Amino acid sequence: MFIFNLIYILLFIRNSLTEYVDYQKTSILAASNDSLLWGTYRPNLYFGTRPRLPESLLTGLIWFGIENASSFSQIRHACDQGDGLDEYSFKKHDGRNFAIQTLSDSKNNIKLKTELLKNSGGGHGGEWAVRISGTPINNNKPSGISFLYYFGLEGDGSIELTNPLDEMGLDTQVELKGETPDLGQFSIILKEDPNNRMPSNVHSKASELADLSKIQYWGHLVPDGDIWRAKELLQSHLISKYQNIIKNPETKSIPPPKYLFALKNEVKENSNFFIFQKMIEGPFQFDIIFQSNSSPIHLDSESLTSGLKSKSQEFDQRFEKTFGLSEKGFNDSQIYFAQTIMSNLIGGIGYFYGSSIVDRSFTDSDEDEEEFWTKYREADPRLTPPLALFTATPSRPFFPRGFYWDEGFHQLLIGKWDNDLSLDIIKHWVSLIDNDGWVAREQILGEEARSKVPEEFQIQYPHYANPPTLLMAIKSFMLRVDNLENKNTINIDDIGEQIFSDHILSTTDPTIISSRFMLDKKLANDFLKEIYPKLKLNYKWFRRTQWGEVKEWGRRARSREAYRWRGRTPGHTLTSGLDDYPRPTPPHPAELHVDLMCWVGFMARSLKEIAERLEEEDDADDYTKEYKNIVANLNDLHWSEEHDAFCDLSVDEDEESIFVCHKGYLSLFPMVLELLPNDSPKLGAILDMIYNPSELWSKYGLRSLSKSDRFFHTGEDYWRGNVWMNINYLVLSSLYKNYAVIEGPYKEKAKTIYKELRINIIENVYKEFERTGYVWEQYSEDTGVGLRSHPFTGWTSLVTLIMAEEY
Ligand code: 6A9
Repeated sequence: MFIFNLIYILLFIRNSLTEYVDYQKTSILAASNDSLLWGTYRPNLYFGTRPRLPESLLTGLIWFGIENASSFSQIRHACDQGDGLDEYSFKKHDGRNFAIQTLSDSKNNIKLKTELLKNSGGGHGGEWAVRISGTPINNNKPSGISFLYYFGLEGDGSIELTNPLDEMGLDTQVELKGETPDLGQFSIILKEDPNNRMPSNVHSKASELADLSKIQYWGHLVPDGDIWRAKELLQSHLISKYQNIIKNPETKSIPPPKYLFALKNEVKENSNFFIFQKMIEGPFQFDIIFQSNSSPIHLDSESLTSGLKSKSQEFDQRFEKTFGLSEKGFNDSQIYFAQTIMSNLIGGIGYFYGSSIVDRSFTDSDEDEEEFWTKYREADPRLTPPLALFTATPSRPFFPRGFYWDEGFHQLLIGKWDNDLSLDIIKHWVSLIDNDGWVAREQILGEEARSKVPEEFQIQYPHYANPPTLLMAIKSFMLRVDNLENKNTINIDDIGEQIFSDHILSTTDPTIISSRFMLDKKLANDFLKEIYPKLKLNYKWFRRTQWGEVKEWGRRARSREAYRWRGRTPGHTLTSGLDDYPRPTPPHPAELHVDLMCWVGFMARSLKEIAERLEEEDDADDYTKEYKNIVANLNDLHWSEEHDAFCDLSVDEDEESIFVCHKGYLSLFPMVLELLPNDSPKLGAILDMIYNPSELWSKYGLRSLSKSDRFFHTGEDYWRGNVWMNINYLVLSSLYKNYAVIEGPYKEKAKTIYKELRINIIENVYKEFERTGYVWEQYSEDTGVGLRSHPFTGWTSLVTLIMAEEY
């Protein structure tokens, strides 16, 4: 018996190795495609699924209360702060096979749970099942709920409802069958728990309208590109039904909402949109199972139950193995917090497809606002051909779309959790860098994404930049590869063990996939080779389009290296990412921006590291020269003795160069991007500024703008004082990796700051999470209170890495 097992194991390993080599041949990322085809890639919804395909099957959850007619307006679909949910967050999400989310909607008196399990295999992305359960929040209050789930197919293929149709409703299990070129043949089962309860009919007339012990249904033909409007489709269907009822002379009294707002129970010919509804009181549960005909093993309710249980334990183990928080002394509720914020970053990953709006008529002449708006009237915004982007998102309700510089931060955490998932996202972003080297800062792809953005913010301009943070993520990837090589922690025996410690549900065990690239330096280099040309173009684009005019050439500056963000208005430098941070005003074509200087320097240094790995010696030499010049000019041009700080530059009325100094995050870039040597007195000055309570130091993290700056907490007050997690992370990272560990005169100070800042951040974000149930876009430097968009589980999730001290 043992021998048989052994042979089987060996065969299995051999098969997976052959498979592994084949993958390399096709595409270096193909390996992850199967387990990444389906996912919760509609993060703007409370719950929905879709595959990573431009046009395919979209599914989603909708619910509303049925206690009175007005609760129909409390209909939930896309995440919206106005809905006032007390909480909605992924408690666990592994990014591939498993996710648990809880939601609490007290206005509708319901707590919901969505649990997802996937089973890859079969060549069409495998299968998934979701269990959605609900319980009343307050058992003494009525809790009637209309639960709805829909399936909408776009593009080629077909889908049909196979139950015998009954105009009073369908019995406890609904079945759909369909087929598309990418998904193959599939079946969908929607099944309600036998314990779901709907008290017997009270309204005699109404009971003729529908049998509420059954599942109500509606099938409709919806044009491609419109399925995302599911909620509006449903609303107009129900409103037209409502009007028919009240217009009908036989209607003596208006039936109660549970009849009034029940679907019509009809299916139009050629329907591609099917929605099902159950009216329920009290606790309930549904299983929705997507079965792929090509899958060797089918998911069902039993394997869902057992799979969820084992995946949940596996998640905990993997989380500890990855971040070691228990080992670091964090307690259960802190670990639960860290799991939640990471899971929400992963649950915020979406797949977007569609056109964006770009105006290529603009040149570099938008220097003052007046001119900007004149230009705006002459604008020539055009739709681009459709683009695809797989990306994490900063905030599900507010910004459910990709942002270039946010993404580099997201990938630091995602990459640590699942290397290959992260590379896949990075690759999507890199592919959006166009042949000029430009990539739009904000990716608003398609109508659904656009529906969340006011018109004046929809247009992207090809001369606008955004910090090149993706390189940070690529550097962490290279570091992971090196560390793994050195430590040689995973070997082929471990992999065999992992496969077999598992059960059938994880034929593509994520821990194996996440190490595919790291196991093989060649594969890692292939990846770098694939993305390098675009990264280089992006760098050249920065140098070409964002160059700055050096006034003091030959006197203060030793080369022409200097940079200026394009696309400024007097009040904003959106391109820098630090929107309203005080800058020279009014904008002047001769100004120079210290943060951009550092970013370009950081790019040069990072590209040099990549070029060296790829043995692109000439390129590496160029980057080295450019980097040196940038560092020299950074010190020669941007350092103000008077202010003891790095500052922006502009010119006065006589065109004389002047410093424009506003201490805050801007002053930190030379340190956080590690352009300063450890013994630089300028580093000492930055650390002093950081640790000074009347400058950047607050109990809740570093202030974005110094308390002593005259713009502190003024105007829009976005980046003018309150605490942001991305920059705090960079500070901690540069201290931990460099300034607090490598010998130098400021090492002890750096260490103190590191330790105290880390604790302050963790404690406050955790405290606010406990108090409010959310993580926030920013935190008050004064009270620590979470501010602005929430949940904001983009870069605020970096707290997980801060806890783990993974930088
Ligand atoms: C405007 C308003 C519903 C602003 O996290 C994304 C970005 C950051 O990259 C940037 O650094 N956030 C920060 O300053 C949010 C940007 C949102 C822009 C959308 C439309 C819609 O209101």
